[in-house]
Amino acid sequence: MPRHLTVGAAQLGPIERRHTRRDVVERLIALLRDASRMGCELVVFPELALTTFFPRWWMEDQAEIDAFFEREMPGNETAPLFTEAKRLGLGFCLGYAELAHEDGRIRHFNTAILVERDGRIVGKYRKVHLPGHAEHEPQRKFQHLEKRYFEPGNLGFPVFRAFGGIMGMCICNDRRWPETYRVMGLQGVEMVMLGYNTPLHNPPAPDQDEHTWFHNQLSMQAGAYQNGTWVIGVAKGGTEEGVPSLADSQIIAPSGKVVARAAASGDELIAHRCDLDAGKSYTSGIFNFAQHRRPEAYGLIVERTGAVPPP
Ligand code: ING
Repeated sequence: MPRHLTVGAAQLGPIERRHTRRDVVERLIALLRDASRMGCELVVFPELALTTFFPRWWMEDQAEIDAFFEREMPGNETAPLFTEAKRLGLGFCLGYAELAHEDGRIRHFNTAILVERDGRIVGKYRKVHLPGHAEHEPQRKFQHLEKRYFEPGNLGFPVFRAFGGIMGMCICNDRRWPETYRVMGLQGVEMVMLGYNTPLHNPPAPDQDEHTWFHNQLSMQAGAYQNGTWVIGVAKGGTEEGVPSLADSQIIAPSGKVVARAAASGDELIAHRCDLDAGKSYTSGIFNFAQHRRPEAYGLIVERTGAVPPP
């Protein structure tokens, strides 16, 4: 019996600092309704989908910083999103800034949750690869202070049985690291959902700016193909608080082919009816890890690189 899942990538245009959670939740609900009209069962929202991408600013007042974080999920302002999704029979993946009380202290994570069609939170992921810098770099046109405002994720790269398949999440910079997909691939992931906020200009490496679109697609296509999984990549795009950011949300099949792609850089829902068994051709064949992968060899490569044998 084929397992199909119709998925929506709900791209967001800019969220400005002046936009309230209520403003944003209204936009998210509008995208849920678009997704419902398009027959979706699951909707993927971008990274930090409830606020502007605040790591672009240097802030010192912790109360100012914490205003961008959610202390509970759902909370008063996000409950309408959960209610409407349940009414529409939709599940969703949502990225947000999480303020948690754990191990007797307050902790800050760049988080994504997976919510099933009955409203239950069935999965949580906390961003592992935090790009950018931790100290103020005033010479930059804009900062990228994720290392200042978030801790690295402490949940690993888990996968979750939901929506009739094996689902995984990662966030933005994670998508550029092959380990992200492989750790989930080793757990049999069939669909990786991810959101991103990617400036078109990366101050430390301006030579890469012209490749921004290519590197975005390359990273996700490689992750999909090399692990036989669907990848749903969803942007917060457009010029947000003066920073031009990549849109180009896309749905990528386990073959690596892009099967749906955003047409513009604003709020936009793209959808595709995904065959959750489409990865089997790869995971039972060319990427059958049990048959073909050689972990025992990988350590040797690291050792040899470290100590070049004498001539
Ligand atoms: N954003 C970026 C990403 O990996 C980055 C990191 C920053 C890229 C600046 C280019 C320029 O897509 C996040 N949020 O990880």
